[in-house]
Amino acid sequence: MPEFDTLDFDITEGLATITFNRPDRLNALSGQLKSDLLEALRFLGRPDSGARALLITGKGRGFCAGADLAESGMSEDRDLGASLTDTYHPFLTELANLKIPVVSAVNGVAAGAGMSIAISADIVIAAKSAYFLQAFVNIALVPDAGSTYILPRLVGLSRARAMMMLGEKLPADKALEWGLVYDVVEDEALLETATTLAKKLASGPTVALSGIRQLMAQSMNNDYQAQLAAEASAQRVAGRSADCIEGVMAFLQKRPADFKGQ
Ligand code: T3D
Repeated sequence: MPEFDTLDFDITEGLATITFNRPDRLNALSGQLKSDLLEALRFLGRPDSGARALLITGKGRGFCAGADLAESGMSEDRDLGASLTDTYHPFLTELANLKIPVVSAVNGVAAGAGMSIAISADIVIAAKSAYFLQAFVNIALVPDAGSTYILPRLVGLSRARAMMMLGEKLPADKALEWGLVYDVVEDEALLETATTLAKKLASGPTVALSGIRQLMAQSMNNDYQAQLAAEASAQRVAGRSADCIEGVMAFLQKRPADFKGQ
């Protein structure tokens, strides 16, 4: 199992957990954290990783405060486009392409690119005291790290535009009302709630869950006919999985299914 300087990484009984571990910086994305995250996600992308679900959370009072502004500094010579392409897009793409479901447990502020990571998850659970912040405009940047793709799809153009242009905190309860998160729980209950849910996914039918993940991503861009074709193609794969055979047998035998992730 790989070990990292800036995040805790664990896989237990099929559940992988990534915990950002720079609490004194609200888990801001330093160069090291971005490269650790990329390596951890690449490991999870291997078919032999043993992971069947991923939980992402942060240590301390932040989930992730976005780019590490102290480390990067700013000057007119700096090419932030290249910085995004070289150091953000690889881990964002790896995360998007994972074949296992992803849950984020948002324990505190999720700002800038940190918010992008949080809302990239398939299921987002937030602590009551957590909040979401499109921080970019406050430092005169445009939203990045996939924000302009994901956020309007989750909350609609009107709310996404306002969040991006106003740069104001969106509290967890309002995020729930807007459909940005799946659930909000008491702070003390966050990790247990998110872990229980992620464990359920980790013992679920992985091939089908991977198919659902891909279909949901495709659904945002496909027309109806293309989506019907995508469903047929994913169902072909799911229908041939050992878990599907087990699921149907279990139903007929009136017992709980024992999915193995194959
Ligand atoms: O390649 C590129 O870099 C381009 C990519 C850009 C992607 C982005 O994510 S841009 C957006 C970057 N993020 C931000 O602009 C957020 C900056 N942080 C804040 O606005 C505030 O810290 C928060 C609203 C998130 C939280 O406020 P508060 O009052 O709860 O905490 P704080 O006191 O501001 O922060 C606590 C410490 O964390 C503090 O350090 P100190 O004073 O105790 O030594 C603060 O400096 C540090 N910190 C917080 N956010 C960052 C950070 N250090 C570095 N980078 C940060 N983003």
